[in-house]
Amino acid sequence: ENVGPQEYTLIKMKAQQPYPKKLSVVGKKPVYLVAATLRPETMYGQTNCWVRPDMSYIAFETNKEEIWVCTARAARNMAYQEYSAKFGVVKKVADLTGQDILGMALSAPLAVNKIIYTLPMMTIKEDKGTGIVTSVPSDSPDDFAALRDLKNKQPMREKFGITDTMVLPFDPVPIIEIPGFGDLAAVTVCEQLGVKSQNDKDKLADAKQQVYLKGFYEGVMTIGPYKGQKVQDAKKPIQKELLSKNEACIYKE
Ligand code: A2H
Repeated sequence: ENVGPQEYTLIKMKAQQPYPKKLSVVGKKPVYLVAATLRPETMYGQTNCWVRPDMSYIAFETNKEEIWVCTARAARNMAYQEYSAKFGVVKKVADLTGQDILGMALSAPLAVNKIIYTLPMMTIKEDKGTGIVTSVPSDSPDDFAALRDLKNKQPMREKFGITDTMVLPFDPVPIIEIPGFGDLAAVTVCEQLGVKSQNDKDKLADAKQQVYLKGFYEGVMTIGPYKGQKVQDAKKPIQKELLSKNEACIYKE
């Protein structure tokens, strides 16, 4: 287990109007779903955003008059990290469930897909990151398995009020070449191991182990300004670019 704080890149995914009913209280203020990631260099390949339908979220106002959506737990942490007008105080504007924010249209930084949607993932943990997870199915076995579940299971889409156009047009985007795994590493490894669904815990753990280390040390970017460079060399400059454009922040917990 990790000791000491984990540092994440907080990806700001901008909500498009009209906002869901529960967010009408925010008026015209810009709304962002904020996702914690360890892999800012994969943001080109975002196909959707994950929220857990039965989990609680809040919307709160930052010191820059933006509305951010994440778990109350993460918002409390952020209040001690420069995102709050009053140190330690969360300016909550709405209580939400994951279900309330499903099917939202978002524009996500660097993503090849100009508009992506919030979709349901059942395995999101309450006590990690922001409870909002950006989805990169090319390089994350969890994301690939969950997106494939939704694509294959019409009743699951229907249950959560997700339309076909929010899911079916979105395929994994090749962004990183890993020797031996090709340019859709998560897809390759999930298929090799026979991962059945997002709940296939043991196989997914195995898949993640296979993809991650090799991706970091041997992966090469196939897209963007760092095309041809190693993932380990591209990660920091891509994070820096996101920070300087105010499309991302640093979040620690
Ligand atoms: B990563 P760590 Cl391409 N519940 O981002 C479940 N998973 C969560 C989460 C939560 N509450 N909060 C964040 N995550 C995911 C990209 C990515 C990620 C890729 C490859 C691997 C990967 C796109 N999804 O993570 O336990 C987020 O997914 C490998 C573990 O703090 C975040 O980074 O190490 C990562 O897990 C943080 O997990």
